[in-house]
Amino acid sequence: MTRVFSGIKPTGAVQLGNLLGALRSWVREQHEADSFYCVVDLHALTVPQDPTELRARTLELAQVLLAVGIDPDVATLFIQSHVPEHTELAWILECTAAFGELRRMTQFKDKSEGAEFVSAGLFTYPALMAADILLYDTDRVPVGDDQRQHLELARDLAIRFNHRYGAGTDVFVVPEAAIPTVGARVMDLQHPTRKMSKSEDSPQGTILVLEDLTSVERKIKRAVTDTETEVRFDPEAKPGVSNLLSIMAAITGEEPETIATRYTRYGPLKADAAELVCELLRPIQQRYAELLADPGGTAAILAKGAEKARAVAAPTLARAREALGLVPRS
Ligand code: ATP
Ligand code: LTN
Repeated sequence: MTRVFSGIKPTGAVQLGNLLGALRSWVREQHEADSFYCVVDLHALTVPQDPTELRARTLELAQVLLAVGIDPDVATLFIQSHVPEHTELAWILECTAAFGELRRMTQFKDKSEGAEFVSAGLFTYPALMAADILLYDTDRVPVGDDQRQHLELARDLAIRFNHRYGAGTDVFVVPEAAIPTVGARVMDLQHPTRKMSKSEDSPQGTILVLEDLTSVERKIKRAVTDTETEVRFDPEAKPGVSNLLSIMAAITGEEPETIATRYTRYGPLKADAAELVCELLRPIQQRYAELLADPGGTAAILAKGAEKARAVAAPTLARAREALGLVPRS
C-alpha cells in the first residue's frame, strides 16, 4: 500500500493556507494510502518559542487536525518529539547533505534575513524534514507549494545515501511531492504577493481556521484588491483578486477563470468568497469545540500514534545504521 507522510509546525494558529494547501489533501489521502501525520514540534524550535505557548499550541494543533477530519483509526497522528528516531536520522542526514545545498534553501534565506538570532537548527531544518519523511518509507508527501524545494532535497538525500551505502539494496524509498493544483499557495489578504503564514505578523491578512466567523467575513471584505474594477484571474497583474478567486476555486473545485466570469464587481466577489470560507470553517469549528471537552482522549490518540509510528521508524533507522557501519546496539 502507498505510504503518505506529512508534517505541520505548531508555530501559531492554523491558517486557511494550511487547510487549503495541505490539510485537505491529508484528509483525502488517509482513505487512499497508509498515512502518517506529524505535529513537528522539533521544527518549531528552529525559531525561539515560549515554552507554555509551545505546549498549548502543539496540543491545539493535534485537536485541529482531528477537527479537520484526520481519523485516528485510519491514519497515524503523532508528535515528532515522541519518536526519537527522527532526531537520530536527522544527524545522519546532516552528514549526507552538503553545506552548499542547505545554503541554497529559500526558506532559510527568507526566515534568517533580518532575524535577530539565527539558530544552527534553522539551517539544518531540511535534514530533519528529510528524516521525518524517509523514516516511513514514504511514497508521497502532500504539502503546499512552499515546500517543493525541501522535498527535492529529501529526494536527493535518499538517492545519495542509497548510492553511497546501499550496496545493491536501497535503504530509503525516494519520495514524491504531492502539491495541489489549486490552493497550493494562498496569499496574505493584505499583502497578496506574499504567502499567508501562521507565524508572520499580519493579523488582518491571515484567516485562522478557528477564528470567529464575523471576523473572517470582515477580513475578506477588506482584502486588498486593486484600483481597477474588472474581475479577472491574473496573479501577476491582479494578485489580490486572483487570490480570492484561487481560494474560491480551491473550495469549490471549479477553475478560477470560470468563477471570474460570473462577476463584474469586487463587492459581490468578496461577499461570495467570505460565505464559502465561512461554510468551510463552520463544521471544523464545531468539531473542535467538541474535542476540547475531552483532552484526555487526544492525549491517548497521540500516545497510540507515537507507538505505531515508532514501530515503522525504528526498523528503517536500524537499516540506515547498519548500512553506515555503526555497531548494532545489543
Ligand atoms: P510558519 O509561518 O511558521 O512557517 P506556515 O503557516 O507556513 O508556518 P507550516 O507548518 O510551515 O505552516 O506548513 C504546514 C503545511 O501548510 C505545509 O504543507 C505548507 O506547505 C502548507 N502551507 C503553509 N502556508 C501555506 C499557504 N499560504 N498556502 C498553501 N499552503 C500553505
Ligand atoms: N517543513 C514543513 C513542515 C514539515 C514537513 C515535514 C512537511 C516538517 N517535516 C515532513 C512534510 C513532510 C513546513 O515548513 N511546512
